[in-house]
Amino acid sequence: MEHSFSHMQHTDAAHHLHPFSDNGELSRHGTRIISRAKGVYLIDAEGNQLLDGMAGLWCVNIGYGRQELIDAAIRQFHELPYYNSFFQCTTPPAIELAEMISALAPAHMNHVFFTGSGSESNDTVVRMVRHYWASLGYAGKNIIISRHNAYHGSTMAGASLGGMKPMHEQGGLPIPDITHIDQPYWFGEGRDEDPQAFGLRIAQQLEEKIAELGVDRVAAFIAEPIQGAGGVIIPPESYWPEIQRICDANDILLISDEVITGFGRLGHWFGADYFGITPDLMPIAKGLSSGYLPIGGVIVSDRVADVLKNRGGEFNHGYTYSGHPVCAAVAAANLRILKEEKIIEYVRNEIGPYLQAEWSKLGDHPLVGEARGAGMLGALELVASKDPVRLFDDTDAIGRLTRDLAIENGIVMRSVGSKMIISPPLVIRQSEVDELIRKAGATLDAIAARVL
Ligand code: PXG
Repeated sequence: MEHSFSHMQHTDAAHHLHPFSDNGELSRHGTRIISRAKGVYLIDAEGNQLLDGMAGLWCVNIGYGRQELIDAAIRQFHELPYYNSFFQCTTPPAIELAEMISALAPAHMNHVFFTGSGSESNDTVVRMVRHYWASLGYAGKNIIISRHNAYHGSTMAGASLGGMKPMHEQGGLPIPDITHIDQPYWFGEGRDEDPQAFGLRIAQQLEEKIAELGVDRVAAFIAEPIQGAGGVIIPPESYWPEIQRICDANDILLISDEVITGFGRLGHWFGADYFGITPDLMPIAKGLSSGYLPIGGVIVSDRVADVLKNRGGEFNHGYTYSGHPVCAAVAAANLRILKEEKIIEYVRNEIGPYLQAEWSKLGDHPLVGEARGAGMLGALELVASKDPVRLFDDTDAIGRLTRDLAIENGIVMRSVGSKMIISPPLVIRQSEVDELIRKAGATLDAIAARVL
């Protein structure tokens, strides 16, 4: 049997280097081969069914197996499989998608620059904000402030904007003129403080950093509305209004990284809508095509687009696959489904509140120090003791153990240190949420029996 499970595993180990993995260890343990999927369920090569609590990698918003996206791709492949958006050219799907996104974005944002991924979107952001200020005559205004434990991608600029220490340590990052302030992570870094006071204090680090660097040097602040890969870190309510005030008062650009929070995850089209933020730029990817094909972009405000168009001259930046017609056609089909099936409303009014009500009950478990969430995001903080809170000595080990046992129990959750994360497809039904919660609870019971 050429394609037996173990043969595929061997071949994978022999030839395939995996992202964010210890490839030596992975070769020894063997990879999990996911072969098929439907709705919210994955089927692996051994025939096991798994409820996908992570929507792939925070992206399969409409669930797996939607024929409309397959049809859109096939139609476009026949029509025009590829052409670029360089040299005064464009394609019908790129035009249609740019218009659709502009209509969904906040009223003051009406332009899109296309990319192939979230990382490329954030590389675009770095180039665009620096070009914006230079076009206005402020070439020295090029520092971008981000946050520790942020995730903005894995290219050189994306990883530099991100605040992941292990990424910076490999490859001499960050690149120049990117700096970081603290994250609004109340459970991890502010538990002894009133949450709102903590949120304000952390936001005010932005103002302090701008003053320290000089406002004539600072171009922009970038943040995820809710940090995803950092561990579903939800800022206290006081945080975002203060950040907005500081950006406005100092006239620096505000960038809301919507790669995870865009396209319905929080029951609004964008995280900016959820928090009432008015960004200048919004990098997007993932849910734009529900992950069916790679496509991303940067949604650009009128203020920035006007400068680019009227004073910027040539923007020396772009990708072969910017506005790829097949990816754009599939993304447009995905947006039509989100709209026509009222999936954003379903998240906001029905399944989001239901998931949050059920998820928060896991907070009573002896192993859980905090259960938090918003929309279709959730996190559990695993603790060795609840009162007083004491973390496990090896936070990564307990997270990995829990993740592995969750898979044995039939659900995919992601571990970030000792935080257990979910980000399920937005179309998940109540009965499937019940299954997710039941299996997460059973996993916690089994872990507690081993370690508490
Ligand atoms: N911004 C944010 C907020 C992201 O979450 C990116 C940018 C980069 O997107 P691309 O398409 O270049 O991967 C992301 C991606 C994880 C994990 O382990 C999260 C992401 C990617 C890979 C792994 O949680 N987020």
